[in-house]
Amino acid sequence: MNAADLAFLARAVELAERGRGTAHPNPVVGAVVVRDGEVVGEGWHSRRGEPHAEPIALAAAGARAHGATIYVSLEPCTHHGRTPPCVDACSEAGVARVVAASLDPNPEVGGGPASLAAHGIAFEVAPHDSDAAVRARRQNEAWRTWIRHGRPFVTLKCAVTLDGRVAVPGRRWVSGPESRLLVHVLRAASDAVAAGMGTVRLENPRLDARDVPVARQPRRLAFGHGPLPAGSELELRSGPLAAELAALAAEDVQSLLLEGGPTLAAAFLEAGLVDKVMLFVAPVLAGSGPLLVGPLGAPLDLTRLEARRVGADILLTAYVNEP
Ligand code: AOF
Ligand code: ZN
Repeated sequence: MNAADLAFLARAVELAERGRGTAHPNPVVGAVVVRDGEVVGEGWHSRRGEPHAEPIALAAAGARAHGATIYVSLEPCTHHGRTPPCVDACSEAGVARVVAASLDPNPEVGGGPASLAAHGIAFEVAPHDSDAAVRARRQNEAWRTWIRHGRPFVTLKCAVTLDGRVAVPGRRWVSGPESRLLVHVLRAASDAVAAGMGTVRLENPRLDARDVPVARQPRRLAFGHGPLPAGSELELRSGPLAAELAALAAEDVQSLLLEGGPTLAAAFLEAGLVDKVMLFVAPVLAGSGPLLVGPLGAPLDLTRLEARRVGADILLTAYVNEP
């Protein structure tokens, strides 16, 4: 796989984003058909029940798909689901080679590489740590966890001080206004948002997305034991965490943003139910007060730590479980 291959994969990943918001609960997927180094067709999956990315890109390419390479952000499917198998579409169009940025974790769909080989079509997948591969897995991180593990992808979000505390004595907020606005963007992009009953009793949060464009408000949950404060519109979830997450997944909740409190954070971490951590670190030393997570039984290693500036704060992102 050369630099041109990786660049066309990057384009497929970019096209996939056009299905963001509408493809749910399906993944976002993009495809690019290339003949003699030239793009001859592009497509993306826009809605469940409508064609997958490959047949759309192949239709755009027409006869030029013959002998071409198709670049896909996700391995082509082999199953007769709501639409016919994409492997068949590639074969019928005379595609010579398929290059994928990621493999499909859906047990009902897999087997793309073997099926392509049976059709005499060459298949390659991008190196695991290449930019295109990482971005392709990340853009469907919620869906990949939901389809593989039958639970939502859980992001633990927290605002902390430089000394790792979740509150500053005498102040209402830890993080700055830009960070707080970004949290509303995260809420709007999540299927569900949750806090623990400790936080709910103290702050009676609404957990809705405000002051940002919202296509659909997330479900708003409280984990723990009631009663909810008067007027709260949160859904109380009092069962064991894993069972509650499985029940939510069955209702197409693929992503859950945990706006925790140290007790809830520790409970999710100890249960192995946190996939990603997002820490808004504010330039202040609190000097006293509760820490980010309660005591953990054992240290926990995270991967792909990244930092970016948000207003006066730094947003740190890292994975516990990479999708
Ligand atoms: C592809 N290309 O563009 C997409 C794929 O219910 P269906 O028939 O739409 O199938 C959905 C499954 O197909 C989905 O869970 C995922 O495994 C795969 N999505 N595959 O070849 C696409 N969107
Ligand atoms: Zn398909």
